Amino acid sequence: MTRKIKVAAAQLGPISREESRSSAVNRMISLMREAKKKDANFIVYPELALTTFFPRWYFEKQSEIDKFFEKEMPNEATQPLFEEAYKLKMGFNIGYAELQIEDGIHHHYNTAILVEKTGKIVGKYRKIHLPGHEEFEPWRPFQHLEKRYFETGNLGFKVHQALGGKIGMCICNDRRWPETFRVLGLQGAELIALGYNTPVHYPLAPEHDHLQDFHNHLVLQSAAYQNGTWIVGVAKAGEEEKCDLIGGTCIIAPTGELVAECKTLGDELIVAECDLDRCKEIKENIFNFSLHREPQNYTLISAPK
Ligand code: ING
Repeated sequence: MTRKIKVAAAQLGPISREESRSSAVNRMISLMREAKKKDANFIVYPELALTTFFPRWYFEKQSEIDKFFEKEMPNEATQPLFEEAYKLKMGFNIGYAELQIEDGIHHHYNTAILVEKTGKIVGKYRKIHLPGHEEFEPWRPFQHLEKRYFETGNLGFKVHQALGGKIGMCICNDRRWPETFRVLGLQGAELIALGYNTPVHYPLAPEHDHLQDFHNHLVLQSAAYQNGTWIVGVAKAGEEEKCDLIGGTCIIAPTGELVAECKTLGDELIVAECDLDRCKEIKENIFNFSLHREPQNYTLISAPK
């Protein structure tokens, strides 16, 4: 029995600061319906897909920041998406800001979940590589305060048995770190879903602004090849609250080949048939970890800072 998944990548254009969650959810539902028409059974949405990318602003009050977070999932705003997915027998991956209250302590994570076709949440990931800075930096044209608003994820990089295969998740800046994908690859990941919000302008190195699209595909294509896994990378794209975000949503084969790519900076769906059995071409040959890896020579990689 082949293990082919028809995967949809649902790029979102800008979400304005005033846009309601239900408006964003309605946009995602129409992309899900389009995916169903194209026989997809798994759809991937961007990082922080319910709201505008709020770490671009400095907020004094925690109550202001918490307005962008979800206290439970599903909730009133996202229930329609879960119901539509259940009706369409569609699994999905979505990113959102998670407020978790544990022993009365408030924890804030940049989170993504994996939802099976049954509607059940079968995996959760909390972003580990948080880019940007902690304090307000007035020199910047926009802030990038993920280190201020989120805690480092505490769930590790995990692979989940779902959709007939081994599915991994990561989020945005995680994709720039090869360790992310190797830890998932060592667990046998066959498809890795991730969303991203990536500004074109990188204030600390503006001379690299023109390379953002190149770097986006560079890291994803090399990771797919080096770990023999499909990768689905999905952008929140376009000019969002005067900040240009890259697009470049793509589906990449275990060979590193880019098999589908969005061409706009708006809401756009691409689909591809991902044959999970093709991972073997890489995992059993060029990157056969048990045969070829030499971890006794890599200890520096996981040495503490
Ligand atoms: N955004 C960006 C990312 O890693 C960034 C931050 C932008 C880093 C450009 C380097 C260059 O894609 C998030 N949300 O991580």
